[in-house]
Amino acid sequence: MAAAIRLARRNQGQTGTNPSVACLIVRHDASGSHVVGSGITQKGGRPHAEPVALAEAGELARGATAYVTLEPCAHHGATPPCAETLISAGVARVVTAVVDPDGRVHGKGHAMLREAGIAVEAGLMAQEAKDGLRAYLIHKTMKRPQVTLKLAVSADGMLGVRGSGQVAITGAAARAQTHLMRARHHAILIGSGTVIEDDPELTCRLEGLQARSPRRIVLDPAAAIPLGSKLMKTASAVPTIVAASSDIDPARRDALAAAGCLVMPCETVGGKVALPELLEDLAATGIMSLMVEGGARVAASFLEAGLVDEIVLFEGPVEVGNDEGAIPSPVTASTLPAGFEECDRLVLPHVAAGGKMLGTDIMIRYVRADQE
Ligand code: AOF
Ligand code: ZN
Repeated sequence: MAAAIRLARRNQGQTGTNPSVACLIVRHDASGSHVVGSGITQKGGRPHAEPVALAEAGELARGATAYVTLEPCAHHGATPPCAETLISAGVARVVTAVVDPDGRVHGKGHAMLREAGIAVEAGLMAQEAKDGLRAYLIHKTMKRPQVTLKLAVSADGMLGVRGSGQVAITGAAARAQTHLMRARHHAILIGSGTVIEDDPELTCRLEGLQARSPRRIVLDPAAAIPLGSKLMKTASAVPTIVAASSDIDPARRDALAAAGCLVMPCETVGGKVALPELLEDLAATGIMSLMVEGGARVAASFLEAGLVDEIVLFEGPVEVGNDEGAIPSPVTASTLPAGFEECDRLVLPHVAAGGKMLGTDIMIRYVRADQE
């Protein structure tokens, strides 16, 4: 199951609103355990993992054990039910990690297998498998995307300095991790203040993964985003959504649309975009995972609304100082909001632009304890 969970990560973020599931067909005999077939949910969401693994195993699937990270489906969708495919292939035992919350499946997949005389063991490594399936589980059960808040904090707890543009808080290795996170999410969100201040591109620029840049969303109630910003200039190449109040000036809306972005009319409360309603609208367009990248006010709004599932905190060795304009982070490793627990920690070298080693950056991932 551990191997299947690792395998499933490969297509994470690339299977549409389908979860990225993995299936291993294993023969256990006197000479040991042999994987005779492996499959992952294919890009776009179909075929599902099980028929891919069973096709590879062929006749060797008869009498074998199937390890699947999610309960096999029981419904006739775009493809026949995977539970039926496992039964026809003659597997003797099916081991699964997580029960599928989809109403068409929920328990029915396991029941179909048991009724056919197959030994079913459910719940193996469920915690570990849920980590990779969380976007799907949240999208399916809460009708909103999974939200990851990413923050890069200086040694003295600052996000940057107002009026100084982007401040280099972390080194190249941490930046590469951020780009990898972008590639795994369906969308990235920032506030229009950050567009004006930092003029970021928000694309994935890792060699070979450039095509994995997620959709970019700007929280912009007044539609103040500059038409000359990098986001706007590249809006026809990388999908860009401006979440603006529904009563903005129509001429402004047309100008943003002409630049190639999608203007999403939003409810506002006290001049701010209403986040729960926005997330519901984004989920309806198939966005299952959202990475919130800044700035401080946007991060605080998501935290106050209780809409953050995961926090990824990068802490660099550089001090920004407490001068006027310094922006304190709403979260640091020592001021973590209640209910979050550390689940991973990575130490990365911090090499400055000139090649000088400045120390280390730490990447810490926190997950809401009630979702573990
Ligand atoms: C599996 N194996 O690899 C995946 C499953 O639209 P459809 O027909 O593809 O069905 C989508 C549902 O199938 C999805 O909501 C989830 O319940 C299940 N995904 N099931 O047996 C897989 N990806
Ligand atoms: Zn299926």
